[in-house]
Amino acid sequence: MSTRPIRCDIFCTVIDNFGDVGVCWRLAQELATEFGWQVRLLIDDASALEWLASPSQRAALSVSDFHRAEYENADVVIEAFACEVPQAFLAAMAVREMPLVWLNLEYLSAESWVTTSHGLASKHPRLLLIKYFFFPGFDAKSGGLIRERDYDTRRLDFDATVFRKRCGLPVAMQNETVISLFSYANAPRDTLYAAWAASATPILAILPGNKDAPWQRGNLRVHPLPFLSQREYDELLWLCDLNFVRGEDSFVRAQWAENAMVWQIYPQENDAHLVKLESFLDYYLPVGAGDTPLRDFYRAWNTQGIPDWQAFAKQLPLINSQAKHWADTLRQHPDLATNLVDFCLTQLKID
Ligand code: TRH
Repeated sequence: MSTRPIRCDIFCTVIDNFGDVGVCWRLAQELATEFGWQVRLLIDDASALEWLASPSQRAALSVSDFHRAEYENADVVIEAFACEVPQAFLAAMAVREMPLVWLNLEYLSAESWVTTSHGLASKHPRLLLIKYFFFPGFDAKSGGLIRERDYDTRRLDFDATVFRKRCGLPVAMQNETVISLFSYANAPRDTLYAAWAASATPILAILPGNKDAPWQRGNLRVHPLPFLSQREYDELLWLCDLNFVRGEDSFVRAQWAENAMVWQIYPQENDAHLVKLESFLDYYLPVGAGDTPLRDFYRAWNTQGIPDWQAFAKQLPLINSQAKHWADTLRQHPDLATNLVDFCLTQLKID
């Protein structure tokens, strides 16, 4: 192959929410800006990109309609989260003359089978094509997690005062705990609001992606914000002492932010998600003094139970130091884009 850039098509269907588009957008950006790949994002609903991506980012990347995609000799074709390329596209892939890597980028999970499934190949039953399964994950045997090269620089440049002002957040109070809250509609928020209102010290809860007016009760101030761009959302996570996150991408971003977090996992049929939640907790919260209130809180938040804020808040120092330790461990492994590029170049036999 000549020294021309690698051509990569990323296919994404938006099931609901913003995780699918969020992850694909990040990956597309990284492959284009950090690795010089020529990337097309082929998506069935690009509406979330209006707020998730900045205008300059949008201008720099090719975004087209999933269903009208034509095979234009891509070297790498990525199907995100088990979506399938259109039939005509697949047929054209099968008769290409150039080498091709075809991958399925899977959902993130901490379950043990991930490491044995990462990189597995599956032959197409009829066509001359092999699909590889690429699993994000938390250790060196998985595909890793998305983390942009400029993440640390951006964080160093972050100015909390400027951010608060830009977002119109109220002036900080003494001893205030600042919390961001991004959850599914079924999370037991009201229980938490009641506990926060009764807190001995002030709490500012920031709700991104929420159009309500600000309100106050007892010691709790609630400040909704519109959806922020992905980059601004990172800043919000850096600002806060504690971040409630959900799904996949905000969950990963909160881990990089190294502040305490509570995760609401995307609900699945037959409570399959609760097994995944426990697998993650086994990694994230080593069993020991103080872990029980944290695990109980995570479980209550994910099962519409009654999260015990008092018990959780007492353990915040522990979960904060654990969050830092966890991020240090994750940083030991290559990030997802680096792993994915290495994997593809190996398959394409490019050094
Ligand atoms: O929106 P989600 O619930 O997405 C989910 C999960 O990915 C789940 O695994 C998947 O199956 C389902 O979608 C279909 O949560 P997630 O993954 O955190 O995605 C939200 C995206 O939106 C993420 O990229 C962060 C971004 N975001 C912003 O950029 N600004 C914001 O203000 C907020 C709140 C989020």
